[in-house]
Amino acid sequence: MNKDKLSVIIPTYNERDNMPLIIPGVSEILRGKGIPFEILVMDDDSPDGTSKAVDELSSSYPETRCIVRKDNRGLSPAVMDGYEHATGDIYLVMDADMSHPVTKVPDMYYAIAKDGNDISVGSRHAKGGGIENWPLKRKIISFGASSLARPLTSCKDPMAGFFAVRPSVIEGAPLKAKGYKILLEVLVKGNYDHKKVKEVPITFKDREVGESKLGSKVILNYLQHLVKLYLFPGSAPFFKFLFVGGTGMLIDLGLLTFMLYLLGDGKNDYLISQSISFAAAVSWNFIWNRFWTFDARKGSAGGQYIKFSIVALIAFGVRFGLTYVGVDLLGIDEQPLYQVLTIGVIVIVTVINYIGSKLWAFKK
Ligand SMILES: Nc1nc2c(ncn2[C@@H]2O[C@H](COP(=O)(O)OP(=O)(O)OP(=O)(O)O)[C@@H](O)[C@H]2O)c(=O)[nH]1
Ligand SMILES: [Mg+2]
Repeated sequence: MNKDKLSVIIPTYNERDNMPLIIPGVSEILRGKGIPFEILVMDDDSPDGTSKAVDELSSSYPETRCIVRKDNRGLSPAVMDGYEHATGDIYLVMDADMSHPVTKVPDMYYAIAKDGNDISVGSRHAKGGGIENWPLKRKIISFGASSLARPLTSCKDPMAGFFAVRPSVIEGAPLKAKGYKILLEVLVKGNYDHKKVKEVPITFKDREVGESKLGSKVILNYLQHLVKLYLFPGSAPFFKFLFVGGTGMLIDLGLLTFMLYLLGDGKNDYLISQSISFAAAVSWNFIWNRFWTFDARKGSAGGQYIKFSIVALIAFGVRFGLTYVGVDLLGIDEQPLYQVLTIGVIVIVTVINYIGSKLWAFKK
């Protein structure tokens, strides 16, 4: 049988003492399963002699090589560099410090090679996963950091440093090697089927040897990274949709006021003004939603525009109808019930607009 080859990419900085643990650990388990593999240690010219430790192991573990990097140092650049050097059919990234259980490497591989997923994640937050002996402070930081990323991806552990991908996921994707969290970057920008992300539960163990690199700079860097990912076209679409809708509403109201000022406020003037301001707001929303919210520039603009306008008209009709039912039939016209009614109607109409846009107008 023609088996996919696995490229295990291990970024390192001062991990000398972990090399005799992780390299034999990964190699033995993969050999035992008959999985063809290579190990690429991506070392940032560690002063502790990590690369020498790898060289010493290479006679027993010839599948392993160390690539010493002197420029553009950092964890994410090291991983991206690893992708460049990898020759396998599946790329797996893991930490050097034995935090990620080597026994799970085959499961991560099979999730892609056998089950046909695009991405597999060694997940601490999937059912059956966990973290051993973390101090409360670190748990809180990790929970906060993951929560901030929730709208960007449905993966439960987007901060994981243990994950595997098909090369096609990252090829051509506009990945930036800035953040510390390369998986999040891949989940937001990669080319993959969102249903084909498999979370393999793992128990994360704290490092026993070597020093931690997590500091306040890393946290700041992460927050900057998050802002960029939120602004990236197509990510967190519901947030963007709400934001665009809000700006559209301002345009609608502003233009309506201006037109009424120009035309006067007779019944016909009102109809004309409202139609024009509505059309302007729909067009404004369309442009932003096409290019930014849903990043749907590949589809036909004309077809999308017609569908988007139909959805907006239906939503407008629903708004009108629900308000009529509430005010005229049920008699809800006193404060604060009227406000509650209006808010409820806006929520319903927004959801209709969103679903219509996502699943129909801008469907990919
Ligand atoms: N090449 C390279 N690897 C790095 C760099 N910083 C961290 N790493 C490696 O990335 C992996 C994760 O780093 P860790 O220091 O374990 O980070 P952490 O897991 O968040 O924190 P601790 O386990 O507490 O240290 C390890 O294999 C590190 O050696 C870097 O600047 N360059
Ligand atoms: Mg670690």
